[in-house]
Amino acid sequence: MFIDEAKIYVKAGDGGNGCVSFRREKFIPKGGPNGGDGGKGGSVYLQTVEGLDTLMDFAGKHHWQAQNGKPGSGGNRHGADGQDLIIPVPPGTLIYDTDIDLLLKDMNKVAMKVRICRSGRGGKGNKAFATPTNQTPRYAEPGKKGQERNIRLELKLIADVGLVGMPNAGKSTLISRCSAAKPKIADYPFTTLEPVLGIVELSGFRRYVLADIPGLIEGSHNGAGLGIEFLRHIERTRILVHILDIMPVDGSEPVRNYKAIRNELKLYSKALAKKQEVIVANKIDLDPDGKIVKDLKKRLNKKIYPISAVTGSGIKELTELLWQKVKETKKEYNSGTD
Ligand SMILES: Nc1nc2c(ncn2[C@@H]2O[C@H](COP(=O)(O)OP(=O)(O)OP(=O)(O)O)[C@@H](O)[C@H]2O)c(=O)[nH]1
Ligand SMILES: [Mg+2]
Repeated sequence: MFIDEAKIYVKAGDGGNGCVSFRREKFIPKGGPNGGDGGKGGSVYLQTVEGLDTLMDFAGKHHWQAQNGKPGSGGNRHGADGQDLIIPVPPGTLIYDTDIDLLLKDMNKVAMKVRICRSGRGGKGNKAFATPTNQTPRYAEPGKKGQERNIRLELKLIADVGLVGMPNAGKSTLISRCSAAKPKIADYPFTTLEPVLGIVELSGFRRYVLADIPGLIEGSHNGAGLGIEFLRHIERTRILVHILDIMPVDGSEPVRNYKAIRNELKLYSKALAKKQEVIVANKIDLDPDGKIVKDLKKRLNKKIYPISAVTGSGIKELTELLWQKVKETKKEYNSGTD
């Protein structure tokens, strides 16, 4: 399971204190109590907002606090109420109370709003305590404390782009290049045993989620290698990036490898095989005069994006291209043609 997580402290506003005050006016010798009530604090709400897709924004801010209520004052003036705090979260966020280890809410709908901390009530002013036997109460009620909680937010990420390819093609190297993900990379097949997610961040707050999965080989659908079940992790992606090693160490043939993987995808699911595919030729640093890539293009007769995940060549172009495609498919999806 791919999980994005944030731990934060939230606190509702305290109520304002009630006020002790007496009416003092000329010609009114014994003015009665006129201390006003304190205002109530603001509550804390979490609300799901369409379009948000990460909890990363919480990394820089751990304390979230709603406004306190203002104290009451003389002349029966009520203190102002504190403002509520509404924290935006992506749809699909789970809220846990970490102190009692309890799931508070599954925010599984858009524009869903829940209160997670109740505000403190304002204290009553001394006016409220006047009785026939005590007409000059010299005390007022303090405001109640706002509720506080330590919560954990959890979001199951859905990848926008899935990486497929033979073992050793350089999938993990690529994801480590264009995101903060740090998967294991090694020069032997099946280094990656579990899917890894990375978030690609581009200028102007553009980002998307990339998934690295274990390598596929011919016969994966029959359980060869690590098998094919990891493909379910990328079934919901919008785009596949098919990584070809232009010079496999095992001496295998890139065009043949390409076809073998395509075949495995088809055998796994027609929907997956129909997804938009970007073919990437990796390790072009091993092909300084570009001969291998040229030959590959000719033989596959498809558009190929040459990169070197190690030197970084072509990566910027690739991440921008993928962004464009993710954006387009999101549009299609929103207009209901997907
Ligand atoms: N020369 C060269 N080597 C690369 C490049 N990209 C990856 N490699 C090397 O290829 C080997 C395999 O890289 P990985 O990123 O682990 O490959 P993978 O596709 O994730 O492999 P599995 O997890 O086993 O499926 C490592 O030794 C990398 O250093 C590249 O652009 N150029
Ligand atoms: Mg790997």
